[in-house]
Order: sequence, then structure tokens, then C-alpha cells
Amino acid sequence: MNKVIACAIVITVAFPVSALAGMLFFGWELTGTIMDSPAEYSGAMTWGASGSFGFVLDDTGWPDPSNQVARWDHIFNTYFAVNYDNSTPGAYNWKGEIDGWYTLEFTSAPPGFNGSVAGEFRPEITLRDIDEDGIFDPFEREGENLINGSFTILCNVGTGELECQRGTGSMQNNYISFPYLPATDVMPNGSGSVNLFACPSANEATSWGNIKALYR
Ligand SMILES: [Ca+2]
Ligand SMILES: [Ca+2]
Repeated sequence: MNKVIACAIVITVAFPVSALAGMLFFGWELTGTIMDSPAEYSGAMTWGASGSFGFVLDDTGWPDPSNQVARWDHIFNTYFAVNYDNSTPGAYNWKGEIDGWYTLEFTSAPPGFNGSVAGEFRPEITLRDIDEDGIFDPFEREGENLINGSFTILCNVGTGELECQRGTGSMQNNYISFPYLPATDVMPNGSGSVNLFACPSANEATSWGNIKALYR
């Protein structure tokens, strides 16, 4: 039995009316660093639900962590340097997106949310040029920069109650800093959310297939 069929049966048997869904907000404390390899961050949820969230950034081709200066210079020059924005006084910054993957697991959450899911995650990181000099100074690298991002939750990818849910998740207004090793970053007041919808049932999937067949 493939996973598509498994999911449809779960919906039909366990949620005959409409599958549970909705929006859930939660907080977390993540620890990690882009300066080590793998470039990963992970931690436990602190409010809204119990569970964990984490992500790893694709550091293929980046300089080895044994040379911290070369590693940071590569990251800055590759993802941020060309994106300098000094158009808003008081908010000079560089923005960059880095490919990665997330994992999300709710171990104790409202009905409909308990389970795990993983997938692609490409966060946007905003580096703040606090003294507005066009240089990303050490005090700015080690200070409060911002990371935001959204990810997709697909049908039949997750486990538990998330297997038959689809939707979006996000990481909202989290601080991130980039101290050189051996220091690592702690994000003590991070937060995120998921917005879930039921996956199409077997009947809906069949109907859609029939509709598409009419136009072939
Ligand atoms: Ca600066
Ligand atoms: Ca400066």
C-alpha cells in the first residue's frame, strides 16, 4: 500500500466529517551555528506546544570551520554582499537566503497537530548595519540579526496526525548572531507557527482526476 492510499484511509476512517486543522503558534529556544559543519540549529518548544524544531543550512563548498574568518567571509560574500540596502535611514541591512531543510515535531499539541514533518527550508537572514558604514562589523555579526522563513507542509510527507495535513509553517522574527567558534548562537525567544488544512480525501482526489481526464 502506498502512502497516498494510507492517508486517504486515515481521513475516511478517523475523520469522516472534516479533518482537524487550523493554526498553531509556538515558541522555541534554538541553539546552533552557521560557523560549524553541519550548519545546524535545533531546540525544544517553550510555549504553545511541546516538541522540537530545527534546521540545517546547505554548507556544501563553504570553507572548513577550522578557518572561521574564511568561512564567514565566504558566507557574507556569497549570500549578502550584493544585497546591501541603505535606502531606509536607521535600517541599513544586507539580506540573504540560504538553502536548507527543516524538521518539526509536535509531541504534545492540540488535536490534529501531533506528529512530525520535514522538508525544504530557505530562510531569509537580515544582517543589520547598525552604524551604517557599509561594513558588517564584528559587533554587528555577533549582535542581534534577524532570520525569518516559511516552509511547506505536504500531504503524505509527515508522520502521525501531520501525515494527512498540508499547509505552511513559518519562523517569525527570530534573532540570529554569528560568533566565531567555539561560541555558538542561542535563540532564546524564537517563535513560529503552522497553518494546516486537511489533505484531499480519496473521493476528492478521484474527482479531480476525472475532471482533468475530461480535458485530455
Ligand atoms: Ca557596520
Ligand atoms: Ca563600523
